[in-house]
Amino acid sequence: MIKMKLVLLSIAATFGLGVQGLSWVEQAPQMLDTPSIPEYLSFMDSVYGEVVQSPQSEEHKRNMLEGGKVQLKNEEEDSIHLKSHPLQTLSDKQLNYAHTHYLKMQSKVKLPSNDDTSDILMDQGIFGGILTYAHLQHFNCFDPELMDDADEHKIDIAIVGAPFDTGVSFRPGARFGPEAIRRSARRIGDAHIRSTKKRKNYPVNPYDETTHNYTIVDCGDVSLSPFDNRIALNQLYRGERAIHRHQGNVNKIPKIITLGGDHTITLMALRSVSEQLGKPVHIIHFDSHIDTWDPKVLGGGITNYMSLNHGTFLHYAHEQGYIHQGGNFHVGIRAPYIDEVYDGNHDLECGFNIISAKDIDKIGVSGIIRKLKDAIKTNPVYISVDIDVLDPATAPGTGTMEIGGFTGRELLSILDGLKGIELVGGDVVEVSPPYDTNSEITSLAATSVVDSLLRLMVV
Ligand SMILES: [Mn+2]
Repeated sequence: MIKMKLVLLSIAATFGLGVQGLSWVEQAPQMLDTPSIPEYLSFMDSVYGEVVQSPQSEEHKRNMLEGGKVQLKNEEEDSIHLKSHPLQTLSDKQLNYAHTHYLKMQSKVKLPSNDDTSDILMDQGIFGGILTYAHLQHFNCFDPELMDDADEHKIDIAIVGAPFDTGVSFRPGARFGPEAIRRSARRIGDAHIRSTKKRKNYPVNPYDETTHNYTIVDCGDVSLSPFDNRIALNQLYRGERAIHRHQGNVNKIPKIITLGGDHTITLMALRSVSEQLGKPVHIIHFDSHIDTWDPKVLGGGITNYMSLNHGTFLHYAHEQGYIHQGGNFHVGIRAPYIDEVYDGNHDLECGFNIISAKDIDKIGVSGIIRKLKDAIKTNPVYISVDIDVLDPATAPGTGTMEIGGFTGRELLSILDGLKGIELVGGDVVEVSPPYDTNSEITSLAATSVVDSLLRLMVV
């Protein structure tokens, strides 16, 4: 027991606590300038000012005072004492010291007049406005009248959503992908520093239009029928085509980044872009699946309607001549084939080389970048990213998960390493928010992919 007392005393000595108690509290008020205490202002009122100070709150305080629940510090000053409970044990001096400190922290904010909206005027400010990708500007890209309006409605790069998921073979939900990707892009963007003056010597930033001459627009989603894939895919094709009809400041043909949607939607994007260029494009296809399946292998190919789906669209892109006959790439492949021999041969026929998911352990990120750049050179190329190229640990919110995929960092490093290629269009697909985590990590990954594609387009 004696030992314990000694320990306690030594602790008290260490912290400078004498037997008289908290002596430093007694002296402190004399060293401070005591600000005048506003009438009836509580600590919260003094911090938040007019936001919480109202006639009602004043009335409440007066009632508290009259009911004896709080006491005046002293009658002359007519201000409310912090001693709010009869069992309060701190001395008046201690309380006065605490109060003085609180008042020193008092906010100096001066609120604008009640009709002033100058600070909330920015329509697409980073903390407000309607939801677009990275707070980009929006207008109706499908209105024919605006297409011919070359001055006011230019498009160099467009973001567009394709809410379509009735081409899937497993889990649905990708129709909700576009809005989830946009939602995850709320922290991206520099909209609040927009100005019309081009800044010199700043690195190009897609979201700061003072650093480049591109007009980047979020066109919203194309309205797609959920009842018939033939109608929906045709609507998407016409939507992409309508965007391509706009004029750009830099790009003669606007570049489109499409937010899927299941992977079937890529076929319509490829159709429109290859038509605009008047020739097939190369494609770099990030995916765990080859997606060149012969419709007879995937589903039996009994009707045309069933034959076009998210696992056969590259078979059709090849057949229709939207993609180059050779020199295309799959990156991240690891899913099993349906027909071990036929699928591989048919994939070769469709003009694809394969960089498998496990190749990253052999040749690394830089090896993959080199392989792609050496083959693609400066030819027009389209990048399609199925988010299932990522490992399910990184992107669980997708239709058909396959274990052993890339990490988010590896995928972004590969994409960013492709700087210098002639990227004419791109997409990110198969984001299925119902299967995502509470933290929305899959749509966040997809958002970052879009960001990387944008940076490849703004040079
Ligand atoms: Mn796919």
